[in-house]
Amino acid sequence: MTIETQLIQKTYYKMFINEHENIHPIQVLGDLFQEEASKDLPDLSSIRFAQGEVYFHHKDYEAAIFKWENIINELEPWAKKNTADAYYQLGLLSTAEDLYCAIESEHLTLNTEVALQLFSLYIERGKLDQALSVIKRTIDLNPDYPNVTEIARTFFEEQQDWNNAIELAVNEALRTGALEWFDRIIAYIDEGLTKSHLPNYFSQSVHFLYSLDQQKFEEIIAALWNSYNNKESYFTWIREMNHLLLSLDINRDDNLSVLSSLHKEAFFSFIDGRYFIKQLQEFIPDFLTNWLRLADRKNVVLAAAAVLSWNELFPASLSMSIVSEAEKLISKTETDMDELEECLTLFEAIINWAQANEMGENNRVKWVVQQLVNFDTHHLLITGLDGSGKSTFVNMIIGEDLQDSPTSSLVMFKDSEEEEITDISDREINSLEGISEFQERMDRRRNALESIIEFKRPNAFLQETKVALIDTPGLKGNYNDSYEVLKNLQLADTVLFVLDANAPFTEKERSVLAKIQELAPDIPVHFLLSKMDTIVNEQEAISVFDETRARIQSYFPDASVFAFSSQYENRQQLKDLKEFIDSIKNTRNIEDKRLAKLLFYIRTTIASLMQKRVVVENQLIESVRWNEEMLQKLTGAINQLKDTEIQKAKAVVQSYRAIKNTIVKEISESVPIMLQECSSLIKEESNFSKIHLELNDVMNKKLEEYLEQTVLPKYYRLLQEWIDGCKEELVQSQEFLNEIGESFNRMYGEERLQLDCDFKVIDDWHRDTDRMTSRFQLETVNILLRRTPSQFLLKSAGKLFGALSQNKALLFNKYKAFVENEDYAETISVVNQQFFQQFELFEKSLERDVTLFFKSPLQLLNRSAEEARSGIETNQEMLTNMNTNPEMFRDPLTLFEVRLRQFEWMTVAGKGMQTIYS
Ligand SMILES: Nc1nc2c(ncn2[C@@H]2O[C@H](COP(=O)(O)OP(=O)(O)O)[C@@H](O)[C@H]2O)c(=O)[nH]1
Ligand SMILES: [Mg+2]
Repeated sequence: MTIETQLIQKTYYKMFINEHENIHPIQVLGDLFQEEASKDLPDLSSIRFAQGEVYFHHKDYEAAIFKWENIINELEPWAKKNTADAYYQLGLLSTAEDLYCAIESEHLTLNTEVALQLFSLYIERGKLDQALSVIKRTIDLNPDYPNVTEIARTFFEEQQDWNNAIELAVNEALRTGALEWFDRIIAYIDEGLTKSHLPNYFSQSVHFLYSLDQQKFEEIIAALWNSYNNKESYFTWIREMNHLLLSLDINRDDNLSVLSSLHKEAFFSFIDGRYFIKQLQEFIPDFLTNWLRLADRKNVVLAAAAVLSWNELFPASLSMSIVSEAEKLISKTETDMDELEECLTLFEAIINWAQANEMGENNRVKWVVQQLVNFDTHHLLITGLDGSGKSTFVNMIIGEDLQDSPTSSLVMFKDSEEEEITDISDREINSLEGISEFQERMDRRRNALESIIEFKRPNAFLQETKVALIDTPGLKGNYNDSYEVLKNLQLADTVLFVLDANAPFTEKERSVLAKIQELAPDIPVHFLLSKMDTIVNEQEAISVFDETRARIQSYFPDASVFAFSSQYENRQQLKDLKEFIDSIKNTRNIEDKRLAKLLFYIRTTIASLMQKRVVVENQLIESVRWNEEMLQKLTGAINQLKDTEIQKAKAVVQSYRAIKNTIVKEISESVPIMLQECSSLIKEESNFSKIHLELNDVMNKKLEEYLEQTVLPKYYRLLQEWIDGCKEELVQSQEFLNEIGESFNRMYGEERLQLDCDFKVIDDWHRDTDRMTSRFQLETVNILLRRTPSQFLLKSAGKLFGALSQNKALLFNKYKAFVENEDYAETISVVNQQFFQQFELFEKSLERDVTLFFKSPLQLLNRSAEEARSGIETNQEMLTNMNTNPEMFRDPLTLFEVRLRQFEWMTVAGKGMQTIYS
């Protein structure tokens, strides 16, 4: 045991015990102390130090402290440390802390021990910051000291101080190369604790790990990759990794299959349409370079093809040496990848992208792809000139007269357990109910070529031959053929060209055939010589057949020819036909051939989507323009309607006021006369003290009678006429609105605007006027009891002189004159006010009634204008987006093309298969 270990463990005293094992150490040391003390120049420090240790072990800390206070040799710093330990044991933590801190020594082990003691003391005292700094200092000072890093790690993890934990693991991994530290790092990454660390933080250790353990090296890269995937720093990570891998001397024999698959997965995600080329361009070349360098056997062809296709679409982005290495590898490496699967994934990615970007459903090509991957069914495409007998031939096999008129669409007949007829166009898929709807559909010419019909029904012949028949519209032998009919040529595994025995293999037919061969040199063509029955003479029939066959074979040496007639006996003919079809069905390498077709359709789809971008843009422009026009027209209509509303309200109110004024005028004219006439009631013998009361009564009665029996009925009549007049005006407005609505609906192409006004106002007016004119009760008016000076005079005169007969004559005359000459202006005004009082509200609400009448049409127009406005806005936004980011559409398609080319490279290399272009 070294002296250092003894000092650490406080077993220094054992040196003194050695041969006295059976005597108690206290006694041994006590004896030694006495002995030493008796010397002339005693050196008691070492003994005291040892005694301190023994007391310490016996928990006599005070005694230990006493002993250690008096050490003056080289053991002094250790004695100080031990003293602190003793205080620590006594629970005097603060004293212990001061003592530990006061120790000054150059001795690494002592310092480390002191630091570890302080570390636990700080934790005990809750001084975590100090604990942290002391343990970090200790790691820097003496990382190799037993347990130091382990203690630190535990502490960091307990404190969830991940940054320090990660830093420690990375530093220790680099310092010691111990795999456990790398495992720690991987665990931290996997737990998501390293997310805030920049990717380059780990580069050095990852680089180092490659030389230590390649499996772990892959593991850590996989963990990092996974942790940065889909995060903001993903591309930074990829670039960092590119850099790192480039700096390593990687060899394909290292078999880094995890990295190889990760590269594959990531590469496909880079080019699946979610990124712009601008984002990828910079790091993909290095990425592919690395992939090719490390690709395992399973992926080497894929990586090479990726290099070649990227290089093709972005020339000179990869180094020459990598490209030529890829060429070499692709030509001599076997691949066992499932190209079909990969191609289908690509196709799906394109279709999904198209859907997400409003570029349609693309049902037709989806259906075609489905047909292509069904390897069990052989596609026999039947073509030939118009009227050569194609459909008749199909009818014979189907066993039913399905089509008599010229065929308008491509129809695929397939054997199936259930009958099912479907019309598939890019936009939609429709089920057709039975033969009659099928025939109806076949008669329709308009847009007929935009869809494909799939005709499934149980059919023994098709089932036994495992063939699907594709009937097509007849060829015309002109330029349009290749657009209309032959665009589906790639659906065919074999072409059956139908010739009319009456004029077989004409010049026109030969030129069509040349076109077919040009478009699809790999699809075999065979012939059906139809309408054989029309050649009367059997001998001649034979010679026509032989001659035609000879002519055909001088152009198509491998072609077979079958003589056919709809008039021949069916059973035998079907049997021969079955043999014939079996002989022309070339099923060799069907999977490879279908794969080439699939690639062809993917290419076509990409091209048509590129085209569609233009179409989409034009549609947007058109939609903006149209909405602007609509908005302008709608705004015009709204303003017009508002004007009409104001004008009608004015007219309604004015005409009402006019009749009201008529009545007012009439009342004003009739009332005075009526009242003046009351003078006849005044007689000389009248009681003049009461006459004014009597007169007032009579006058009121007269007035009421007049108002109720004359004025009210007249007013009622006038109001009804007024309502009729208003109604006429409003009906006019409605008619005007109907016209506006119609013209808008014509523009919308649908019944969208129904501008109905609310005629309920008319009913309301009727109801209100009926109610208000049903009766009138006059509240007694003070006609003669008012305090106008002349009235006052009369009243008081009556009271004064009423009893005196000699004054009667005077009074009589005065009264009469008064009643006859009075203008009753005040009374008129009171009467008018009373009479029109209940019509006041009615009059006031007229304007609002007219507004209500027009409310719904106005709302509707406003809503449409709002729609047009938002239509302009959204489409404009999309357009701006499209124009400022043309790459939004172009880039994903270009990247799909990278992937397509990748597969094409592979199929060409791997299978010697030729790519189909059109
Ligand atoms: N006599 C006779 N007439 C036939 C034969 N095949 C077709 N036709 C007639 O030729 C015309 C055109 O036939 P069709 O099958 O519609 O031709 P497609 O345009 O090629 O589909 C129809 O009037 C058929 O009745 C046949 O084998 N014998
Ligand atoms: Mg036909």
